[in-house]
Amino acid sequence: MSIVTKSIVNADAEARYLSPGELDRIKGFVTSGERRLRIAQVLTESRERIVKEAGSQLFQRRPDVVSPGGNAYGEEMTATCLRDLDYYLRLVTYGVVAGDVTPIEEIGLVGVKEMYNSLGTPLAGVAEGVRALKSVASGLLSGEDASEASAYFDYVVGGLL
Ligand SMILES: CCC1=C(C)/C(=C/C2=NC(=C\c3[nH]c(/C=C4\NC(=O)[C@H](C)[C@H]4CC)c(C)c3CCC(=O)O)/C(CCC(=O)O)=C2C)NC1=O
Repeated sequence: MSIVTKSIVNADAEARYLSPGELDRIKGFVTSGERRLRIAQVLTESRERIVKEAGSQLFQRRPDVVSPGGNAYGEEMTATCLRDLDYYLRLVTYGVVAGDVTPIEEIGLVGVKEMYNSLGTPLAGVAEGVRALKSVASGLLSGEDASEASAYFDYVVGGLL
């Protein structure tokens, strides 16, 4: 839920006008809108490249995951691993647009540790992949935009570890 919807739901539950603090937070959301949309556009347009390069970095740093016995070993499993990175990049664009981590949390982090543990997928490896997404994405963004986006990638990493 965006800050706008959330504030309205909260205010209406108490049948009151939006408070000065809520209006202030909404103002911040609106004034940062252009930047957030620009970031989401860059990440969306470059998604294939970001995922591919992040995958290469991950498999260089963690050759074990694509070696025999590794969780992402074999063409099909490697493709599933890259798909997961693509999922997380997509969720980061949702977070950036919403200016809020809730979509990332609800879609991609609730129950994720148990899920990966049951699949034998190393959480540290997934986190390493998300860090690689962040570094490739940052290279495509200007300084301020890169640091805004980084916060969402860091949030994903924090939710995996
Ligand atoms: C949008 C929210 C969402 C997420 C996050 C998600 C993740 C997700 N990753 C899965 C599998 C998987 N995920 C990986 C990923 C990896 N293995 C590694 O060693 C690497 C470290 C890593 C890549 C970075 C692999 C290899 C599998 C298949 C494992 C298996 O089938 O044994 C599965 C099991 C079902 C399937 O194969 O599709 C789910 C549900 N699904 C979702 O709907």
